[in-house]
Amino acid sequence: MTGIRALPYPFPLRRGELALIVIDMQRDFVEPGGFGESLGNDVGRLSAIVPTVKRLIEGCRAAGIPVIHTQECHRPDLADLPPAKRNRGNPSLRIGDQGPMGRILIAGAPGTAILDEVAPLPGELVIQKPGKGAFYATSLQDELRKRHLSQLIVAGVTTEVCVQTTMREANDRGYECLLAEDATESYFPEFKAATLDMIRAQGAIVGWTASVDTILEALDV
Ligand code: TIU
Repeated sequence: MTGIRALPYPFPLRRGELALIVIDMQRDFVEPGGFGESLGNDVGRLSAIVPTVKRLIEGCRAAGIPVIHTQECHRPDLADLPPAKRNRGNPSLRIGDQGPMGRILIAGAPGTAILDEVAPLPGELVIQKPGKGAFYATSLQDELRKRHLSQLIVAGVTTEVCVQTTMREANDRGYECLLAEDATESYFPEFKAATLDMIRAQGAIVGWTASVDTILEALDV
């Protein structure tokens, strides 16, 4: 078995069944003036990982690994936005409100867009998701089944919110997940560290973690 050097033990790579999923690398979370900042966060931490996420995406493309992107967003009529989510945290700007980058987290708004540096290529799958997890109310599982994919490298933001939720959803559905340690970030460094620890604790109870360099080396790129 070819493995990727990972924690807590080598990731059991089956290359033909592997995809990269990049979670929510959107202007609303990474740039000033968006949803992340409206929740009171300093978004500076997140922009720092963009070059590393880009390197992982480009490496996977070069290795022939399918790249899937997600976007957290809602319909313009807010039909897929529960009031409990819209009102949470009493933010200065709520989802659906007009912000400096258009309507916050609404499909098609400029702020909802994936950052240019890590934008999907034509033909790559983009999953628009109304929840934190990428499997909730989306076609992701069907799309993975169609492509016979059973293993996911996971990257993106934020580590303990949409990334971790997606990994837990994937784990329960039978997917093996490897989190790219330096291609994910949180507004809270201690939450990122705790998330990495809890994912790989108890013999990879949720999944594995490895650095981008290690992952790309294992993929021979
Ligand atoms: N607030 C926060 O940390 N994250 C989100 O709202 N969404 C994602 O993680 N994508």
